[in-house]
Amino acid sequence: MFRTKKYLALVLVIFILYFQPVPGQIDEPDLNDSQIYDYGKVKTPTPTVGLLYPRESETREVRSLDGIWRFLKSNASDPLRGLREKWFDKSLSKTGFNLIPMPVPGSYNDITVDKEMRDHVGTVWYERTFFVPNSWQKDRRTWLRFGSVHYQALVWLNGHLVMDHSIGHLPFEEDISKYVKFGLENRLTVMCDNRLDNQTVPQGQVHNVTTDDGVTQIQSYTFDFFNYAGIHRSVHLYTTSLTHIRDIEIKTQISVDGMGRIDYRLWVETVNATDGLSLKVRLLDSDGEMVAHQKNREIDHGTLLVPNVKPWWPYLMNPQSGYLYTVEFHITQYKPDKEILLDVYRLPVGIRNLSWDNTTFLINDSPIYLRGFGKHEDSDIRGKGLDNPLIARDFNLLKWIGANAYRTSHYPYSEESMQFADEQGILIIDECSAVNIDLFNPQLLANHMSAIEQLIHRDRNHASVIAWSIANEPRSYKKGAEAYFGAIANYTRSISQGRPLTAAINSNPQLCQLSQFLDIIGFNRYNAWYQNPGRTDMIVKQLEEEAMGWHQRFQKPVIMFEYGADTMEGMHSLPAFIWSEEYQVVLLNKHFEVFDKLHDLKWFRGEFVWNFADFKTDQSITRVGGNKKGIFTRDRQPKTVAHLLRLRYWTLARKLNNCPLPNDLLTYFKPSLGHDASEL
Ligand code: BDP
Repeated sequence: MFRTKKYLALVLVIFILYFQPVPGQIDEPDLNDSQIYDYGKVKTPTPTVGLLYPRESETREVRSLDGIWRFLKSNASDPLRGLREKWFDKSLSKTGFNLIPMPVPGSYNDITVDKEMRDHVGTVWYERTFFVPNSWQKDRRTWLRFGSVHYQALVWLNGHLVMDHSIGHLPFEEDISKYVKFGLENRLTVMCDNRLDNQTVPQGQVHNVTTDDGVTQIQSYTFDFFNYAGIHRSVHLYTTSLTHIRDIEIKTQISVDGMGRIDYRLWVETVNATDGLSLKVRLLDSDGEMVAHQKNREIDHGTLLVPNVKPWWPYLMNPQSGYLYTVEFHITQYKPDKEILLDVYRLPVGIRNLSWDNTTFLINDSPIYLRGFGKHEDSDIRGKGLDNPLIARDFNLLKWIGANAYRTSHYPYSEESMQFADEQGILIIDECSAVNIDLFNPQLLANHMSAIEQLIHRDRNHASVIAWSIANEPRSYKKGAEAYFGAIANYTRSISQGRPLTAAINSNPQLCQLSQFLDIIGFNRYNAWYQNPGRTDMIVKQLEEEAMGWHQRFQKPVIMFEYGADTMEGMHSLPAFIWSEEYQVVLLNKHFEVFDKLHDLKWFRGEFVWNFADFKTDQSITRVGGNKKGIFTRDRQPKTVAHLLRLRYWTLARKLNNCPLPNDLLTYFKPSLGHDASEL
């Protein structure tokens, strides 16, 4: 019976993929800029459940499936051939095509020296085998979890379709106990499709073009980063007991008398009766000492109180930043003669307050001023593949430069980086993958809501996450934008988990139809770069006027989310000339002048430079080997401007939170300054 159901599911998937028009080619819904849809009819997504980060415990085993997989690129002109011919039924080697070794996690694009591979449009296939011990068979469930695959993934285990997920940058998992062969070899096959169309998030278009070698498909998109694809994050197998904790939601608060409070909700999957089940909760401090505990007959919710709580603070706002407790959940079952431990899950948790109003944004009742970056997950060879050394290096650079925040422009970043942010006290504006969205339509809205739902579900327990960014540079000035963004904002607010809503907007205060729905206005503006290139004497007035305009019209806190200049490392010019390192220095300096004035007006709440590091884009005549607006190069070395920015960010930290300055900030001047930032 189950087999028949799975077979029908596969037929349906093939049918949908096969008859889905190749975007840009045929049967596209007639999307035009002026159409206004009735978005009230669009169904909101079913809430995601599960996806706890795989962690070992006394009751859970975790095994990594990272490593070198076998890989096959489909012919771009026939992306669905593998589905038709059921390549998942047998080993990929039986297809007769040449398989190549491919690292997981990683983007496949820059691994080979083949242009076709780099620019591939359509499907690719991954495969590996693995064993699981017989001991996993009894009284356990075995789960298969992908940290992310971009953009769509179909997953087969031993020829059975077990998962189908769309939208890159987000995890997905399934209970594979029914399909796994215990004590024997298992074959895991993944088909990944990178094509973007008007309904995907982000959007793109696939076109046919005629080349010297015939007709081929190309992918176009308006966003400014390379559409890397593949199995981007780790693949795990893990086990749970049959009765186990499926999901956890945490909310924290601190009262005026220093009492911390953790409200938790658990989703416990049970087998048969729930009689005798009970929950023990322990809270451990960072030394592993128990500071609160509770026995609870209710296994699905409760509250822990933490006297003299150590709050979670952002970096440089308090000497003890990024303080994390561990909350331990134990599910036990009482039998007449004994107590059986069924499941244990440990979750790191930072306890903090977050609040905001029309001018301020507060953490633990102190105003926050954000100094940071728009970033990308991007590096040489790995593309968007998870890379722990890169994450560690980036956090070291963030701390070196004195930043306290970044925006996950323009998609959800890895769970590992979110954990780093909690530990290091770096604040996160958490952005979904809706970049440059346009041609608003009901299917796009459904997918956009799903992208937000999955993001919030994944990241709601992170102390570092202080806002949800629902879009970057959407075409929010167009007719139809108001209805679309009203619907997105309403939905996001209904699941926002105590965080404000924001977006990075490049429209203007008069035309933008999205900002009215936000709690914090974020704007992107490239004064003296895209606007008036070369004219660093045209930044101050225009920027000041624009920031005031945003606040006056919407009466909300305002943040500058993007500004900057492309800069070729090693190119110098005195006087400053665009693309030189000197130009980036002058341009940033002018912005600082305005930020200082605005900061005094209280409602201006932060400055984010574009970008943390140089990154790869699609080929274009405005890009030399990618976007060069990085403060750091792509291999994470500082450009000249990094030292200026460092001076600014540390000075701000000192002024606002009185933190000590690093010894090497201004080696020569330091003695005369005596570490007093007011003299800087
Ligand atoms: C902004 C986009 C960002 C680009 C940047 C730029 O939000 O993705 O990379 O411009 O052009 O409009 O450098």
